[in-house]
Amino acid sequence: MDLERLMNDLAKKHPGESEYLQAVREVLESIEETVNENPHFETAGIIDRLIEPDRVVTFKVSWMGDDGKVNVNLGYRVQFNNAIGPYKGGLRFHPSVNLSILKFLGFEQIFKNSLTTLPMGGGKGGSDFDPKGKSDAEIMRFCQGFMMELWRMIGPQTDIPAGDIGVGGREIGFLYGMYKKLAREHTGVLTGKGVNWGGSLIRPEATGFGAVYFAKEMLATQGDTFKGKTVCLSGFGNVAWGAAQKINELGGKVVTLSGPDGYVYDPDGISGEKIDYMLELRASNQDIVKPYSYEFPEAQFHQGKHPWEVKCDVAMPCATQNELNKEDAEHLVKNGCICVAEGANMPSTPEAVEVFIESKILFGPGKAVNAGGVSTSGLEMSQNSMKLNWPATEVDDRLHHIMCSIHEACVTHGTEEDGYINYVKGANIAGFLKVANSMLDQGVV
Ligand code: NDP
Ligand code: 2IT
Repeated sequence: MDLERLMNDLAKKHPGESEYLQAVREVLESIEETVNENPHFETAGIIDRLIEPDRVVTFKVSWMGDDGKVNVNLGYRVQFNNAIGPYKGGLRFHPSVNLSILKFLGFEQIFKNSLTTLPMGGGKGGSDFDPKGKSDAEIMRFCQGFMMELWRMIGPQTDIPAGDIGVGGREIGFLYGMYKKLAREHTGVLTGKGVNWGGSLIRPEATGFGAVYFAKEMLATQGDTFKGKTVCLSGFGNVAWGAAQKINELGGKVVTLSGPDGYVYDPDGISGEKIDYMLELRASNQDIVKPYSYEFPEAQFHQGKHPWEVKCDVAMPCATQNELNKEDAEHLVKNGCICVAEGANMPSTPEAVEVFIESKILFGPGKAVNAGGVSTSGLEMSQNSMKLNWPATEVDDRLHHIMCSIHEACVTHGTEEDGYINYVKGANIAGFLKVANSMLDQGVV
């Protein structure tokens, strides 16, 4: 495989799509050796076919604000690869959304979904719509306008969207209502649905719970546990919320949260009512974590800073891509951090990842660590197909089991000669092999 040729060609075809090119390079670097050992992949053009999405649709969403003014946003769906199952992946509503970000997320989703052991292909979508400061009625009108375009592309056997940044239970409800009206069917076309109308118990907690289950397995490889560990989290959204709950349950202490405005350091630990307060903070539609320090005065707010300067044993970035850079990584390692587990998608820059791997600390990449969210979406799809609902304990047990098997796959494919587990390599190779072999089986399509 000629990695530089592939990357140069891709960069020429898609100039300026930096996040997409970053995600592709990271995967190709890990699988280069595997591809070179299997020349039939090269002959079948597997890599060239894998790095371009099957199709991308962009559309315009016009919607009326409460003030009577009409607004226009862009909508997208990237259907990346459906070799092992229907396209599956979230929708992101955030002003930063563009094609590069959705293509990076869709590409990552292929390998993540492959790791889950469930039959799901990779896709992603979203809009540059900013839910912050919008009324419920505005959110509803936007979601309805978005679905009026999207509905023809999706279906329970074709493409099953879900939530991501800015898309939670409320948005999924509005999107689902419009889909149901247009398609005249009540099917499992979206996941993250309300439990009264086809949703799965534990789906809201699943990404955070799954991430902590994975980190627990990582620590166990060194005979260690979460008990007594100090943990830094970033973000204060759905993933950070689920992770904070589970870390507390396992005896760890969460000391930070963050938002675009900065981070809060709470030396007493973020537990109990403070975790409930995270939900209030998210629901307030404000763009900030600062109010946490008014509500709980023992916490200190650090304007414009990353939480990675705080001394911790475990760090879990749970906000957004490229939020942890080389300097942050050096701080963490210098301060004795032994484990970094990515709850968000690609939160560490390539330079930061290099620092972690060179320091030989435990480093779990997002596509393995945060796969519990989409895994539980897969479990929601299974329940929808069978037309039944599993109790919370059954979903949680299955989630736990899936996270352990993802960890095992990383160990199998990522253990180096000196015994160090390179989870980046392990996750990419394990995820890739299943998809590549499925593509081979299905011929040139
Ligand atoms: P939420 O919208 O619930 O929370 C996102 C968090 O990240 C918020 O704290 C948000 O603050 C912050 N954030 C968003 N954009 C930026 C930015 N540009 N700079 C700094 N902070 C930012 O989303 P989720 O918790 O669902 O998602 C968090 C991460 O986890 C994302 O990377 C997502 O792709 C990933 N993920 C989510 C899954 C899920 O099931 N929800 C599954 C797997 C991965 P604010 O909104 O105030 O900007
Ligand atoms: O990044 C992700 O895996 C998600 N946002 C969840 C996708 C899903 O289909 O549940």
